[in-house]
Formats: sequence, structure tokens, C-alpha cells
Amino acid sequence: MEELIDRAKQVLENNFQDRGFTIPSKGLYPFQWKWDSGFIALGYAHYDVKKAKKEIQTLLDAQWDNGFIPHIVFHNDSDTYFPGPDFHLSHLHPQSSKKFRSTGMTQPPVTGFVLELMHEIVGDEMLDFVKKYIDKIYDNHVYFYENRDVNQDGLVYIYHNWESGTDNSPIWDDIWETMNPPEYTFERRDTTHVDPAQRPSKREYDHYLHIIEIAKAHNYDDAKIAAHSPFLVLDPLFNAILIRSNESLIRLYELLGNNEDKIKYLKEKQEKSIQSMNAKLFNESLGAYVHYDLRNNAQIPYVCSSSFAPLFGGIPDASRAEVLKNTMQLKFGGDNKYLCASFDPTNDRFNPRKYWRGPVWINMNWMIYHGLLRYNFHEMAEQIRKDSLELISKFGFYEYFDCRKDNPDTENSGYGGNNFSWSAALFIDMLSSAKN
Ligand code: 2M8
Repeated sequence: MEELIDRAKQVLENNFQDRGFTIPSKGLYPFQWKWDSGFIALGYAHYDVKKAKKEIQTLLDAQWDNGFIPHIVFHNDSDTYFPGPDFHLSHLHPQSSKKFRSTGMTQPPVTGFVLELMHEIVGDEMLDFVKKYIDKIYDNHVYFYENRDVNQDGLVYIYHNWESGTDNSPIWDDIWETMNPPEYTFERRDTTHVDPAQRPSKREYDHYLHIIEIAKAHNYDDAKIAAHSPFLVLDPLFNAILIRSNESLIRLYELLGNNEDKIKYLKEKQEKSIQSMNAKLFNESLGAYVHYDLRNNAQIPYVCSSSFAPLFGGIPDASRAEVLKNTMQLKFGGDNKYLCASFDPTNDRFNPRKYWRGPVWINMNWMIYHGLLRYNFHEMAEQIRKDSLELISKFGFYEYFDCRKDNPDTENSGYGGNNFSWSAALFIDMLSSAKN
């Protein structure tokens, strides 16, 4: 394992950029991504505190005046990725960063819990950093609640599948059916780095680009997007992460003292958010949390790895948590599968090789692992941790993995980009949590 830890550090080292942030993977993802940076910082926190801080700082440097933190920060130019800054045109929004070009969409708000865990890993040496940056993260949460909580029920919307982080999940298939975007002409770059069978299709990209064109036509104005975007979804993963990060901000502000107003605001939102998650996003017959389509005012009735993220946010009560664990065991578990597929392996839409339509992702496993521990499901937590470490040890620091233990297609079940940063960073974190 020591050798693998060295290799994990090497992956991060090679992906680290002079400007102080870490790319997810060479060629395939040449910029800074929001939730990647959070997971990457957790890895660094175990052995290079300076880089851990820098990772978060470079991300927060690109925050907009309204508290928004973009999903990609284009610190540098690169012609290996599409769509880049010239497509996204973040300057259309009047409060966008004047210093950095970025996308006009966001990603799951991991920075709150990351800040707390960095403090936990490093100790009080982190306190000055926490003090310096916590308000920026708080502003980001206020941004969400004040601009994206359309029903005032504590649940915030995403307007693009790229905001979810689970890009081409079958969850979105029914939404694509409601749209008929033009056939755009563009040059894909991802499929020059990775086997196209493991990536989204051209037609899926047409949908992705079309939603951005609509948002751009409204200068990325949140209220107009809420009124006009064909994609408007309450995502259990995104909201569970917001709730988990609220909790961390509350605890950190309590530790720092003198922040009563902010604690009060977060606690009020927290209570409402948890209530609404349980009332609106739980599907009794599936025994899992599901997405909710705000355009159609209906749940999207499929189980995927995001369905289990509420464990990480402490959202279900004990008996509902038990139901969730059993659903995971029944649909995603068993002797011939690694936990945890990104989409229900018993469903027709499951594809074990294609991106977010089935493969195992290490960041999801990491969150589900912590969620299971939180509810004292030690055996299953240990299973998912072991599976994650085994997949990496056997196949390498891939972006995603086949969940089939007896994969007939290939000997290497690692897919997508290799030397992938969050797989390396969370490998380091998961190994160290075994020692604790
Ligand atoms: C993937 O998404 C990007 C767009 O954001 C892409 O496919 O081009 C997703 O897996 C996303 O969750 C991740 O943050 C990003 C970089 O690793 O890659």
C-alpha cells in the first residue's frame, strides 16, 4: 500500500499546475473543476497542507460578486477541451469574476464540508485559513438559497446536467425527450482522449450545449433561467451536499465564535431543507431518494448512486436509513459486484461501461462510505471502502470503473481518464481513515 500511496501522490503532483490548482486529468480535463478541487484538497491535507489550501484558495478566487462559484475556472488556455471559455462566455453575467473566465454554471457545493475536514485532518494550524475563507463559502450558500430555491422550501435547483456532476446519467433521458435541440457543429475533444463508448453521445452533447445557449441568451440570470430552462431539477446529491456543508459551516462558526446571525440563517435553512428532502425527494416504492423534475412537477423514479447521498447529509431518520441501505444491498450489492454502481444495475438503462450510466465513481463511494458510517452501518461501509481500494489497486487511478467483478468485456475494468486526481486524493484519504 505504501507504494500505491506514493503513486497516488505522484498522480496529484503531475496534475498540479503552476498557478496553484490541480487539473482532474491530463488532456481530458485541463482546467480547475469545482467539486474535483474539494476532493483533491482532502487528499493533499494528509501530506501537503500548503497545496490543500492553495487548491481551495484558487477556486474561491474565481467566486462571483453574488457568491456564485463556477463549475470550471479557466485559469489558463487549452485547446484539448470543448466547450471552453469562448463558448461559455461567463462575462455575460454582470456580477461574474472580472479576474477569471469561467463557466456560468456551478457544481455540488462541497467546499463547506471540505473546509471542516481539512481542519479535522490538519488541526488548529488550519484555523487562520478557515477564518479567512469561511465567509466566502457562506456567501455561496446564501447565493443558493436566495437565488435557486424557487419554491422557498429549502431545496435548490440545478439547471444543467453538468451542475449535477453526474453528467450523462439515465436520470436525464426523459428530460432530453422533451427537448429538440439543433444539431450543433462542434469538435469534441473528449473522444480523442477516451474511447467514445465510455463517453456521452453527440446527441447528448447537443442537449448540453442547447441548455447553455438558453442560459446565455438570458445572461445567466438565475430567475430567467428558472423561468426558461428546459432542464430544472432538484437533485438529491446536490442538495444532500449543500446540507452536509451547511452542517460543517455551522460547526466551524460555533468554533470561531461571534457569528450568531450566520449560524441562525444556516440553521433555519438546514431545518427546512432536511424536511423538504424527506417530504419531496423520497420515493417509498423504490425505497430511495430520487430526483425531482420541476418542469414536470414530478419525481424522476430511478435509483442511482446519488440516491444514497442523503446518508452523507444525515437526512433520513434511522428507519429510513435502514430502507436505503437495504435498497443498496438488493439492487447494487451481491458477490459479483463492486459497490457502488452509479446507476441501478437492475434497470434497462444501466450500462456498466459508459460514464455516469453505471460505472463506479470513487468520489461517490467516498461520500456513501461516510454516510453509512454515520448511521453505524459498519459492515457495508467497510465493504464500499474495500471495494474502492481494490478497484484502484487492481486497475489503477482511473476516472471510473466497471462494477462487474467478472467483467467479460476486458481485463482492465478502469475506464475514462487515467491518473485521475480525485481517485488518487480519495484513495489517500480512505486509506488513512482505515488507520483511525
Ligand atoms: C465530468 O464532467 C465534465 C463537464 O463538467 C466533462 O465531462 O467534460 C464529470 O464527471 C464531472 O463530475 C467532473 O467534475 C468533471 C471533471 O472531473 O468531469
